[in-house]
Order: sequence, then structure tokens, then C-alpha cells
Amino acid sequence: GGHDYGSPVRVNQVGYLPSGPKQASIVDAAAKPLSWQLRDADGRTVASGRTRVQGDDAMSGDHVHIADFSSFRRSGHGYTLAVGSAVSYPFDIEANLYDSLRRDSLEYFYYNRSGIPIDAQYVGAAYARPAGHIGVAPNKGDTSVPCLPGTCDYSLDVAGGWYDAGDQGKYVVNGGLAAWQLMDLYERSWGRPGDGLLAIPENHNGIPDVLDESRWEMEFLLSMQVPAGQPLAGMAHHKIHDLAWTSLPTMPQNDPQPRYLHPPSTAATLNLAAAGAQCARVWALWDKAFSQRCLAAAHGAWQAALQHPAIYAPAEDSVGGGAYDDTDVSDEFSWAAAELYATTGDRTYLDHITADITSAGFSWRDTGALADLTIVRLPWRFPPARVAAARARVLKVADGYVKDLKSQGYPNPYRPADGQYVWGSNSATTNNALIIATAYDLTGRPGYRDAVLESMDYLLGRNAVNQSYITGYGERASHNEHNRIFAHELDPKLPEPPAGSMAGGPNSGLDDPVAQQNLPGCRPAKCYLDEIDSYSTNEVAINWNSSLAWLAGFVDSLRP
Ligand code: 9MR
Repeated sequence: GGHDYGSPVRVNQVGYLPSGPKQASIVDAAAKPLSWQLRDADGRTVASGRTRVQGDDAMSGDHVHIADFSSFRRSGHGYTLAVGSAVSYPFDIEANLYDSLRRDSLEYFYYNRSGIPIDAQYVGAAYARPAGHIGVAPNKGDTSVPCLPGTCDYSLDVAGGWYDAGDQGKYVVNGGLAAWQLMDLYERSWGRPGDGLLAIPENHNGIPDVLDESRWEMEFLLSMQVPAGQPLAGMAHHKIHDLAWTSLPTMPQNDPQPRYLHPPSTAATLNLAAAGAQCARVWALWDKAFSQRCLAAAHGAWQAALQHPAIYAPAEDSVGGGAYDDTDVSDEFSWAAAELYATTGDRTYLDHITADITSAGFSWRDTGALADLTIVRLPWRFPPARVAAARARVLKVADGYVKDLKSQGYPNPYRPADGQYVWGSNSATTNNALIIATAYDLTGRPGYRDAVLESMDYLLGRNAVNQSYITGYGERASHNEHNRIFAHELDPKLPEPPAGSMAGGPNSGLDDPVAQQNLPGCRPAKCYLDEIDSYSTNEVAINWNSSLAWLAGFVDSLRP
């Protein structure tokens, strides 16, 4: 209670596709349908109707009505939806609605690159900054990083990659997933639209920009592999980050902390194997030498993981960086085997593909579903019986998500069985929507497409807090994500997060003091604060934006 969420009429604050579903969610206690009016920018009523009573929404506690104006298809700007005296934020109806989001959500990665100056030519003066962590004082630098004292006696050059999130650590498990999602976006679109899409330094090198961007991370992942001749050769170090948490704001080039390689883990190693195998596949056409480097690293990682199948990153190792701990790596084995099989056709990997996609979806910790997604992405590379089974499973899981979405007052394909929203719940929304989108690619059934578009509605304002979780998109969008670089809320001289970044979203765990103080007793879908210090509800992360970028690419590709 006590929070003012503004208008009870909740819409996608960016808008709707002319040919897509167009619904609003309205918070109203009325037990009977209400009348609604769709108005154009001049205030003229262009359509009207009555709501459907959806009822009490479990995740928000709101009593919700739904207005459906899908049959209205006229493009335009500045529409509003009115119910009684309440009026929504304005929105557009446009075929190219998602054109800029697909680019902004990918350019997010350039803004977060480590080890390279961020050039005003691409990002504008406000976002330009010197290279971070290349060994120029006060940085200790990522060009020669030792292991945590007593854990090894070599140093590695692990400069480059993307900063994880609001912190400037670099982690192999979610880095592998993020790189995978960008490469999967490439594989889905067969390289279209290719070079020149993004404002990044490589945008005129004749190679699709999404591959260039994913390579920035892939090179870092490769550098995290334990060198030959060392104990645990072939394994991947779990992560590299500061010894202690730095304060906000801290620009990367000003970070004075010593940084260490943390010990290898089986999970990180299998992430490297999976992303490396996919890298070998997608780069075969563009850069043979790099493709071969990726494949060699993937092979080495796979062998090392077989030899050391149970080395886990400790949950307690969370000072100066996140733990990213995971003590079940059967799903990582399965995913890596699927990628290696898809790339090499070597039958020895087939027996290791053991994890099925389930309604639990996927995350940096649970990667089993990715095996099925790769099988249906590349059906000609897998035995037909495997493809048929994977396809049936993907459709079944997608059907469940569509049902979950439709069962709620706000259209979220994420409806956790335990009734709690996780840290980064918006990435569960986008990852589940990605699975529904895959079902659409497999079948062309409009119901899947509509559910993906409605998932975008949820992210862009048709939700319990009337909030667009994507910076720069929508009238009431997140501005204050937890971030050391774009810390405008703390220092007005610094910029806000650039457009196209996704906040983690409601988290009923309330895992930070600011959330605990301000959100006691919140219903899961309302446990969100647009405050820079609420890292457990309002952080960004590479594996969340990679999912958003995938999805934005998908919805943009629905353009006629
Ligand atoms: O995304 C991670 C989430 O699943 C975990 O519950 C959470 C706590 O361990 O950590 C999240 O990842 C954070 C990482 O540990 C450190 N960098 C910022 C990440 C996003 O908040």
C-alpha cells in the first residue's frame, strides 16, 4: 500500500503493432464490465467497447479488467485509452514499433565493453569514456590478472569482455549465456540484417554486427581458460572481479581495486564449451581461424569438464562480485553436448544430451532447456527422432506459458509455481517469451506470436506498477537502474542508463536494504523500485539484455 502507480489503465506505453493484439489491463473493483474508449491524438473517440472482467490477479493483488481493441488497426501516434475518468499513457500503433529497440538493446553491450574506449562517435559525448581495466593507473588492469592468493601461480590477460551489470566484474557462466543469446539471434535470422545495423566500431567490417558484438565477449571467455601445462588445464576460471565492492558511482577507468581470477568451475567450463562450439559454427563462414580457436577451446573445455565434473563455485564467494554459484551441472553438460554435436556431428556427444526443456525455463543457472532450443533451431543437424521429441517438448512448454500469460491480469508468461518472483524476474519473462517465440517459428501459429507481443506489453507498462522496465521506452520508464557508470541519480553530471536497457524487475525476495525498507509485504509483481540502490529489483545484467535483444529482434521481424 501507499504506492502511487498513476493511472489504473495500463497499456504498452510504446504501443502496438497494427496487425497485433491490442489490450489494456485496468485496475478496477467493479464486478461488471466497464466501457472503454480509444482516442486519437486529437481526443476523438475512434473505437469503443466494454471490458472483460479478468478478476483478482494472484501476483499483484489487483482486481483487473481487460479492454481489447485488437480490431482497431489504423497506424498513428498519441492514442490513449479511457475508462471512466481514467486515461492511459499515450501510445502508438505502428508497424516499425520495435525497430529502434532491437538496435538499442544490442548497443547496450557496446556501452558496457571493458578494455576499449567508448567512443563519442558511436554513443555521443555524454556516454564516451576511456578504456576501463587496461592497466592504466589507478586500475590494476585486466591485462595481467593473478589468481586469488594461493589458488594458482600464473596470471592471465583477460582484458575485454562486457561488464556484468551494475558492477564491473566479469563472469563466465552468465557471460556464456549472453554471448549464446546474441549468436542465437544471429542463427535465427540467418545473418540478416547484418553489417551496419549498430553504432559500434566494427559496423563497416563486412560482418554482421551482432556477431562482432558477441565476439567481444567470446574473446574474453576464451581468455579465461586455464592454459595447457597448468593444473586443471582446459577448465575455465569462474570469474574475475574486484577484491571489494566499489562504491557508486565508479567509472571503470577509476576503479583502484585489485582484481583476481577466481578458481575454475565445471559450470564455467561447460559454458565455455557450449558458447565456444556455437562460436565455431557461426564464425566458420566469416573467420575460419577464429572459428577453429573457438572449437579447440570448446573441445578442451569439454574434456576438462569430463575429468573434473564436480568443481563448484562457492556460494560464499560473493564479496566484490557475485557468486553465480551452481551445484547441479547436469544441465550444463547437456547444453554443451548439444552445441558440440550441432557443430561437429560427433556421435559421442549424443549420449550426453540428457536434459529436457521444462516449464522451469532457463537462466544462467539452469541451461538444460538450451539443448532443446538448439535442436529445434538446427533440426537438419540432429537425428530426426531427437528433433521430433524436442519440438513436442518446446511446444508443450510454450503452451503452458501462453496459458500462464492468459490466466493473469497482466500478461506475463512467467507465473512461478511457488508464487514468488525471483531476482531478475523480467529476464524470466523474456526467456519464457523467447521459448514461445521459438514455438511460433516452428508452427507459425498466431497465438504464439500474440503471446510474445503481449509479453512485450508487460515489460513496457501493462503491469502492476504501471512501469516500463526498459530505459528510454515509454512515458514512465525506469531511469535509475543500479549501475556504477550511468549513476545519474547520485551524480547529475553522469548520464542515465542509455535507452534499451532492461531493469531486473520485481523480486519478492527483497534482497537489498532499500527494497526491504520500502516494500514490506509487497505482492510479488509489485516488489519493484526505480531506485539506484535497489540492486535486487533494479539492476541491469548482460544475460538479461541479451534476452531482451533477442526478443526485440523477434518482434521487429514480424514487420510485413
Ligand atoms: O542474476 C543473478 C541472480 O540470479 C541471483 O539471484 C543474484 C544473487 O546471487 O545475482 C544475480 O547476478 C548479479 C551478480 O551476482 C553480480 N552482478 C550483478 C548481477 C545482477 O544483479
